[in-house]
Amino acid sequence: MSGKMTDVQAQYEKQGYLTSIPILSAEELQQARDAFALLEKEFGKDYTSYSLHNVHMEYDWVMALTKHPRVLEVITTVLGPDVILLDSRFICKYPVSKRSPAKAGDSNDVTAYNQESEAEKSMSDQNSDTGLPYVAWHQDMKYWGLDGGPVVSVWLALDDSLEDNGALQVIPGTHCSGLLPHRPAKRAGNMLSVNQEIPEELVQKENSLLCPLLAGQMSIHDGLLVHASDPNTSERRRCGFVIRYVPAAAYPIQDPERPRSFPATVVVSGQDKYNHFSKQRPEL
Ligand SMILES: O=C(O)CCC(=O)C(=O)O
Repeated sequence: MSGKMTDVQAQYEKQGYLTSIPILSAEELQQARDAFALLEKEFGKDYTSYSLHNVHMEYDWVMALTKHPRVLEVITTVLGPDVILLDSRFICKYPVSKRSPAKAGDSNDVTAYNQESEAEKSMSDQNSDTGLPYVAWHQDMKYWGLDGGPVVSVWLALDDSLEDNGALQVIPGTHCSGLLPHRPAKRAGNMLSVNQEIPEELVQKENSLLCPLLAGQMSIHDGLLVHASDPNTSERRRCGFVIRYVPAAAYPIQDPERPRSFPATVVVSGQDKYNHFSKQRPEL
């Protein structure tokens, strides 16, 4: 990322995303993975798959990831010097059985999938409605009642995130389409808490691109970029840390379509002369 930052900015503005940006050193990656393994042990994998929300407020190592100098170098290039961390969440897709995806306690069990016959596999490949965790096509802004500036989402890989374990997919340029309609997702397994999706007739899947990442790399995407991810059909975990940033000038709005509170904001770069979010922070 060093060198011509203006090119980086231009590319981001045109495509709405950037990918394969190296962030963590081997040592930093190992430390983050070890710390995440402790959370898995403490809370269990059903919990760590999607419920580690805003834990940057609880764990110093998570807060350090949100302020990682390489992350902030990219984010300030895109958003300017004054940046607020809006929200964070680990999104972890564990390898699961294709036959009993929803069964509690099965979340790391690949045995049933491995035992499927080739014929069964090809049948189930044709049927995308497996119920396995996936992320439906959506725009992040659908979930954020905000105005006054863009949201940038970081996807920081703690594991290699590839096609077979459900890497992020994006549709370049769609951040210029405005906010698209969303509806309740039709397929079971959507990990998004509000369970929405953009209707398929509005999603130009033929233009979609996979964003494969090696562990320690990140991608970033604009809050209006259409993106999704498929189930993890591999035997490997796919864990990512998603961090949302806004310029300090952004402000929360009351939009019944996009209700949201922002209790865990942090000024991560520069100054916050606006204090738009400080009222939403709990008193300490
Ligand atoms: O982790 C995923 O597969 C999806 C993440 C996502 O939707 C996001 O970062 O906004």
